[in-house]
Amino acid sequence: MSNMTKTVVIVPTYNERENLPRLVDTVLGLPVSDLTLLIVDDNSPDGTGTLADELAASSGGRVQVLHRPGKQGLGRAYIHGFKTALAAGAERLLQMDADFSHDPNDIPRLLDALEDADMVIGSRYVKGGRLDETWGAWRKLLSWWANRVWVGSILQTSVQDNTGGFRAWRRATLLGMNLDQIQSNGYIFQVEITYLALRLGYRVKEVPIYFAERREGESKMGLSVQIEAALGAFSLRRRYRNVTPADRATGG
Ligand SMILES: Nc1nc2c(ncn2[C@@H]2O[C@H](COP(=O)(O)OP(=O)(O)O)[C@@H](O)[C@H]2O)c(=O)[nH]1
Ligand SMILES: [Mg+2]
Repeated sequence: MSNMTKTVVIVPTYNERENLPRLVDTVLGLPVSDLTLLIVDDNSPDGTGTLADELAASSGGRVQVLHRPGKQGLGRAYIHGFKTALAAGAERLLQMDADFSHDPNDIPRLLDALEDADMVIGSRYVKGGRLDETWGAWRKLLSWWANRVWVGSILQTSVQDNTGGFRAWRRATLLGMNLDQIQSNGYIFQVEITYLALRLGYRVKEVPIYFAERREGESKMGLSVQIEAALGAFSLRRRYRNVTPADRATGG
């Protein structure tokens, strides 16, 4: 990780071989100086990890790959990716999906917003944010309800998109969060880090995004993951409700 730069885009992958080459091209083509990509693959059966190595080899050091032994959930992959990028000196860290639901071209806007925030969420539910046109009304309603009504009212968060996975973090924010206490894996991972960041008093800003349907491949998030996420809000409330800004980790 010696040549990792100040801005690192972290992308967890599990069976994303059809999306990966174009994603790498688009991210590396962005007008952001000093940007590298860290792919965190959980030994995808479709060979995404090998493909990632090939793309890394021809990237002039701008793509790096973490290989994990098996599918352990995107929360685990992100914690591993965050720690690796922080250890290499990253100042700005982005998280996004590999499937083009998150448009890499929105990355500069997220980074701009990070200038006066501690964390930025690419948000589907603020004014100007949108879900894919092809989604039916029912799916849209369910997604909005799970995010804003269910999670929002159990945890009393001030953000509109609690489960979104397109974010930008400052180094200091992640260091202050003590990542070792983060336990969850699936969608609830996104809720956990949002809630913890808010309890610790970090300034979280939302910028509107258009959330597209994934381009290729299949979703790994089944109904059980979604139910786990919904119920998990209660245990997050128990664990973190008394956290205050005084609980920020020091020494970072
Ligand atoms: N490394 C790793 N990546 C994962 C895992 N589960 C999902 N992902 C990746 O996380 C991102 C979001 O997953 P996705 O299936 O698109 O979820 P959805 O958008 O909610 O349907 C994609 O880039 C996936 O490849 C996992 O267990 N390990
Ligand atoms: Mg997706």
